[in-house]
Amino acid sequence: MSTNYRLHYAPDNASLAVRLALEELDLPYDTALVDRSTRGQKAPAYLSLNPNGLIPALETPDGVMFETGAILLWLADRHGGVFPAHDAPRRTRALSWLFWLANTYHPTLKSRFYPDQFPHADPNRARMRLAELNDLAEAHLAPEAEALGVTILDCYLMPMLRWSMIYPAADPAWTDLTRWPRLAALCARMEGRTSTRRLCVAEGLGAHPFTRPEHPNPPEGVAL
Ligand SMILES: N[C@@H](CCC(=O)N[C@@H](CS)C(=O)NCC(=O)O)C(=O)O
Repeated sequence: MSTNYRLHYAPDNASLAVRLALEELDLPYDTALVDRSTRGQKAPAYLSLNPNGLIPALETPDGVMFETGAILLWLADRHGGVFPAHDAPRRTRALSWLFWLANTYHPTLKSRFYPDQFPHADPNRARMRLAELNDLAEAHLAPEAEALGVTILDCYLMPMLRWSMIYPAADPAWTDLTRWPRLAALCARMEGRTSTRRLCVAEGLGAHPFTRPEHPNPPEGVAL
């Protein structure tokens, strides 16, 4: 199948978010696995795609994109159906939550797993802060997401929740979403999608990637 998109990815939450959106939009794409074990994200070839040396990057007909939130919004605007349109009243809140995921939730998650990249990061504090952010999302983002139907908000949040649940090794936080039933319901909704089922096969995510996540067994590469 001819494709306009190439996703440079690793089996991580940010790549999964973009891949989920590509699947949700039913777009043809191919993938290029970035080998994190050899720090492929810092190699000149990859830096020419994303000078930040961070994954993912998406090659589009209009050029290469990086930053998960920007990629998701661009895909939604270009193809429609997974985010409120420019003139839709619900776009105001949806945009606010999208930027919250990119600017608040995602960096907090990162500071828990990559404290060396954040000058004053404290993984334990990050764990508590993530729980607070989940409380906030449960009360305010979840009702919005329920009303919107499946959007890029789900594509972004679900992989991050998954990541929080399966990588507690050094500093256990939580292993299920019992405390956040509305977030759990959003995970279940996403799990019923064809997009998610296709992704489960492509990345070896198991039968319940968001409600009962397990460590992946990715056929295309090693999960780090
Ligand atoms: N702000 C970036 C963050 C991307 C990011 O941190 N990616 C991680 C994987 S989830 C990564 O590339 N880690 C490798 C590294 O830090 O060298 C985005 O939204 O895309």
